[in-house]
Amino acid sequence: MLERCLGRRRVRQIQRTCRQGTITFLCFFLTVVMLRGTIGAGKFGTPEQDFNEIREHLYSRGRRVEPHRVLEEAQPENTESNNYATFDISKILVDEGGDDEKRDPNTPYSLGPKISDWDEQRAEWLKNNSDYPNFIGPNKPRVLLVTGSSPKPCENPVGDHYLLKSIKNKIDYCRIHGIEIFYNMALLDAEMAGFWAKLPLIRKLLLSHPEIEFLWWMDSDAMFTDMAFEVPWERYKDYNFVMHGWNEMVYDEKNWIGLNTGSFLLRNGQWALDILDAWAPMGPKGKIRDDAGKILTRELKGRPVFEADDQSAMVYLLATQRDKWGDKVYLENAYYLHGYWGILVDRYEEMIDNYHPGLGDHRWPLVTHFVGCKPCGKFGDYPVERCLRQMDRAYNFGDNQILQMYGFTHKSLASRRVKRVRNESSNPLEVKDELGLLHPSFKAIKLPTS
Ligand SMILES: *[C@@H]1O[C@H](CO)[C@@H](O)[C@H](O)[C@H]1NC(C)=O
Ligand SMILES: *[C@@H]1O[C@H](CO)[C@@H](O)[C@H](O)[C@H]1NC(C)=O
Ligand SMILES: [Mn+2]
Repeated sequence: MLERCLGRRRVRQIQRTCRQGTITFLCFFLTVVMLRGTIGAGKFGTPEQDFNEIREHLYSRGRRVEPHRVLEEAQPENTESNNYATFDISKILVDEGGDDEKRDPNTPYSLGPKISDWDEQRAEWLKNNSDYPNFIGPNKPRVLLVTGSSPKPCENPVGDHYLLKSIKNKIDYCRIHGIEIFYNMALLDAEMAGFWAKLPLIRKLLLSHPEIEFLWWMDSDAMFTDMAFEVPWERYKDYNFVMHGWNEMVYDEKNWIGLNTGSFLLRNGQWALDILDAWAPMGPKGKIRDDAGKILTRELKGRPVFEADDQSAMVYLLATQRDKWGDKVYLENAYYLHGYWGILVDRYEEMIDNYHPGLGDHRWPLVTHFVGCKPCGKFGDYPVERCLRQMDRAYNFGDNQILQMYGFTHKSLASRRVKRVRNESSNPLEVKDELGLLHPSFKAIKLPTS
């Protein structure tokens, strides 16, 4: 092969040089480079075929069993072990620890440059970009579901497995409901780490996607358990912010669990930017967040002592400035936009026996939120085994509604394994999935007739 292409003498020369010493392999590599340089891709066919033939040639010399690895990676270091099970991930994690730019502690924190005409800017953009309407159907806003997790691996790899289940669960719900999805793993603002990280992210996404009408924030520890329930969008046409909660608990009691910020809807507009600005000041980590935590614990009912969190700050903001924000905030409790797992997970079997998906409430909750379980962290507020076992059950409960579309179900809520619930048909298009989730009407797109 080499002879044919290069001429006998030239190849002999190369081979002679190569035979001397122990760098034979390197020489072959050089030969390959020369061949590629001299003959180009043309002679053997496509560059890929060409490459494969050269590779085979190298292989046949038998000096090295894995020539392709060397060719493709050409990385001498770190070849000691092929064992993933024992590999120490910290070897490849660089820039851990803080070398973030420090903000002048005397200037007040801000999420970004002040914007006061976002509604006008956005309206003009929407007029100019009619291919990206903010409503994709009558009463059907364009929605972006936003979730995310830490840039670092979890403390225990099991945590990452549950994050994977959690995002798969959200992808399924979003696909069925025609919702776009964004998964964030970047800490956009080091000062707003932890539960506050969602604020800079939400602002960035609202401003970058004027076509989004509602942004749906959802924690990574919350899962959809009703795949058939469609949010009653028309109910919120005069509102900008929808959270699960109760007016009396927030405005009268100032109870720190009067609402939940693990799953909420925020309408894109100037109002959203304003409330984000009003929400953020307790967020910067360090002294500000610690001092604010003391105020929140003092002012709110039932709050333990800990640094300021976004949920307490929202209760405090609404309770103290109801006239400023209250008329655009809808505290929803007719269904579980957020549902506390403790009161739901032991009732799944009872729900299956008595009810059906699509209800969204205590009969079949839209969301099961594992408040206080920290599968990705070191310590949570509940026993690890109960958290993980119940997260599995919630996942399988939701996943059964996905699997039924294709004729399968989990063997039990505790089981990863699946079984058939109907036989294959030779008329696949005549098989109807019982919940109608394969082609739900709320996902249908009506093209304008021209
Ligand atoms: C909208 O289009 C007008 C005219 O083409 C242009 O001047 C303006 O900058 C555009 N505005 C936005 C926000 O895209
Ligand atoms: C599938 O077909 C087999 C044989 O015809 C039958 O015994 C079985 O009950 C069917 N299974 C389901 C889930 O319909
Ligand atoms: Mn949560």
